[in-house]
Amino acid sequence: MNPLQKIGAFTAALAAAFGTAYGVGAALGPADPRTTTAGHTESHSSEPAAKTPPGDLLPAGLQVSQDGYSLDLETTAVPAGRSSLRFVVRDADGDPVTRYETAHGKQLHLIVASRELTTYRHLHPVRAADGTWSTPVDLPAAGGYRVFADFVPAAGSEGLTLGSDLSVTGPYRASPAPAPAATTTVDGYTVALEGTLAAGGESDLTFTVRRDGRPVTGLEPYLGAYGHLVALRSGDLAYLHVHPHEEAEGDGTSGPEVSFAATAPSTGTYRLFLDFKVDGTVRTAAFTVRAGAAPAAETGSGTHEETSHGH
Ligand SMILES: [Cu+2]
Repeated sequence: MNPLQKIGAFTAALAAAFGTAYGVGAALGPADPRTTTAGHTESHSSEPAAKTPPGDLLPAGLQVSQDGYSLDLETTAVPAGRSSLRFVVRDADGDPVTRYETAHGKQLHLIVASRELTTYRHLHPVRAADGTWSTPVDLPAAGGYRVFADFVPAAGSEGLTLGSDLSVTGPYRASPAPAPAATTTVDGYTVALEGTLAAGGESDLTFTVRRDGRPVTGLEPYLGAYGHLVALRSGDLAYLHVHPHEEAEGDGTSGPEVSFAATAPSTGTYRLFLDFKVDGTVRTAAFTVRAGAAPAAETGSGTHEETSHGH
């Protein structure tokens, strides 16, 4: 057999193998193009294709594209220090989204967190007429980061949190998140956490803010509440659904407590980032917490209706 004949025989064998595989697949079910990339389990199952898109079963923030909307980072790498980020949210046609609902006082909330969950930024970019969002950002340490865009498109009914990776360049030093602790201090404010995350259910988390041992009763409204909480899962930076228990009314202050309901999708380690505002300055208190298994009696007690959008 000369080389060409060998190739020809090999190609024929391949065609036969694929032909057989195709024949088996076709015999098991219709060749629905939507299921062809979904893996073997579906095509070998007698069940019809799942009607719920897999995205609805995932925690938020793990996907760069969901429900027809995509987060298109124009800036995918920045040097450590001060820089800026630009991005576009695109619809299913690839066009920039220019119409948003306002949620928690803003059309879009941008969270930037280091993969190690030691650096956290909560930003409110501005949108140009063409739909491009931009914001200054200060990321002091090199490493891998995740950018989350949290928004409600005017054409959709559901809030979305899309995530995309960002590299911060420069000399890298590992900085693992601190061990779990129930109190943390930021700029002289000590914040104590009460409550624990339980996997699969809603958990109440209450934070108490003190300064020099005295309760801080001057918590100012921030994004429609007396604090803003984001929870991220260590390992994949899944973005948890969190709702404030109390909405801010008018300009009145509150404190020293602010509480939230948070739903952890699994056991594991999480970082909580509480933004609170006192004397016009927003500060962030960060906590490392471990989520355990939900107590049996409380399993399925999460009847709280999901009306918010990831905040
Ligand atoms: Cu925000």
